[in-house]
Amino acid sequence: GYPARLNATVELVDRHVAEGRGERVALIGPDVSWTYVELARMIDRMANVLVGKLGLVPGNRVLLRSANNPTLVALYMAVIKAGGVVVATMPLLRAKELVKIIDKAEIGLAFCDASLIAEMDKAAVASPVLARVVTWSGTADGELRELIEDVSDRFEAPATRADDPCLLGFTSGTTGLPKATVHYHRDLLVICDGYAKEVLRANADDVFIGSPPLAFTFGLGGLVLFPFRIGATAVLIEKAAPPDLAKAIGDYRATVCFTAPTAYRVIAAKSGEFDLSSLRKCVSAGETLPPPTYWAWLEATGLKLMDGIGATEMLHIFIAAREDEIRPGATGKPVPGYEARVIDADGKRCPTGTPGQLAVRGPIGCRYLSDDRQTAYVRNGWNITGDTYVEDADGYFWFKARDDDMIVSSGYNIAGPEVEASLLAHPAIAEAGVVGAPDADRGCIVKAYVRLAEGHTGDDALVEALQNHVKQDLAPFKYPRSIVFVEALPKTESGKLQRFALRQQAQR
Ligand code: 3SK
Repeated sequence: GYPARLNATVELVDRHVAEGRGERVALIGPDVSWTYVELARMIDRMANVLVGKLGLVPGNRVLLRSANNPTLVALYMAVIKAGGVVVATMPLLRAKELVKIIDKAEIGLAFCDASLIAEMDKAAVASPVLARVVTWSGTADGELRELIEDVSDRFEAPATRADDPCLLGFTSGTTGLPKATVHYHRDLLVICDGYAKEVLRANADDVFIGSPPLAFTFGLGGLVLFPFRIGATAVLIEKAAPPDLAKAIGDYRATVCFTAPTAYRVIAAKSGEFDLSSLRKCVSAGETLPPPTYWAWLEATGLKLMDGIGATEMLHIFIAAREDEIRPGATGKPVPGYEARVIDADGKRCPTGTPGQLAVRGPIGCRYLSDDRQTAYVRNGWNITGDTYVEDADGYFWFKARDDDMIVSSGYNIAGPEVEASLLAHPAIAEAGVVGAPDADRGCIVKAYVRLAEGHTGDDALVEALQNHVKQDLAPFKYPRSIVFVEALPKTESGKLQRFALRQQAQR
């Protein structure tokens, strides 16, 4: 249990200073390296600006807009220390999307990296509730830098409670109407003391790196909270496309990596070009991990990729496996503290081996900010994540599809990701996205969009070879009747394949 009075920043940063670990390196960015003492002092200055100059009172929501960098992290922790509620946004959001977030969360104050100000300014015009936007640039420039110059580097945190909100995690939903998930100070520690301690098992000498934006709670946990909880080092890189990430791993001698399966696959294919020898733990989430990617990474690095499934609603990963318990192709077992089961449409537990909806409960559950969709997500105390899973006799959970990724063709239920994994096992395929396309005879057919690996040509012979490959690999009714060769697949900023965009294309 945690004490009733709790401040997540005090626990994650100040505690190291108080307990004599202040000289350890906390945060590294392109132009800066801060020890825990330096980070704590920076956070306190920012908290003084928030409260003393910008009038923040506990409970106020503050929007942060930036690529991953040390200033973003310090601001994030400062808002929390001051009792505010962080609303971090994906850097590529447009004004229209920012407005929905600002209005929903009733945000009066925002901080924006100067390079991203154009859309922020447009959003501010459209959202009168947003009273103030403060800009910064790198770690040494901008309005924020001027504001912190003359303030004290000591700040006393207000008496926040363990169950006071400290962050709103936005999730886009399928309708375009974003949902805000409320998380407490306590929750930030729960994911460190659950998943990170029990499953990841990193240590204070580890150097964490990865690609997910901090606005995606996968990135917040893996790149900030997990290293800070144990006094380890976080490396924040703004450019996190696979080649940049792979190069940064070598440059910073990173040991723990958090990214999506696609990035592992791309890096594995070119592993000879990079120095990945410092890595010792690699976590894959955000998308299901196709077995061919697991094997490619093992071959390239000798490391077992640690798959996991999480959700913004639950803050982080709730099913995963320790390295010594991995079964390639299975996501794993419930993280200690969580229970999971597969249920049918009536909410009854499915027998092992039978697909159904994944239901989870544990120390963190979904709390949407005033949203009718709450009752669809939480039923009888169980969080219904929207994924189809199978539980095996040993208690391992095997992903089948997102509920909306199931393709029903001639009465067969076909999981798009399963066909993708099969295609990825073919040497000609670098990336694949599989969706249903309308068909007069079958209702729907399986349609694959594929990006070819270097040196391959998309012609009729390859289409036939790929179809035969899938027929040999899976039940033949699952083979893609249509295959389209593309230069790139649509992705979200966090690297997830946007199957809905492919579904829209497939309707045409
Ligand atoms: O699996 C995911 O998509 C996820 C979402 C939020 C936080 C963490 C994870 C892994």
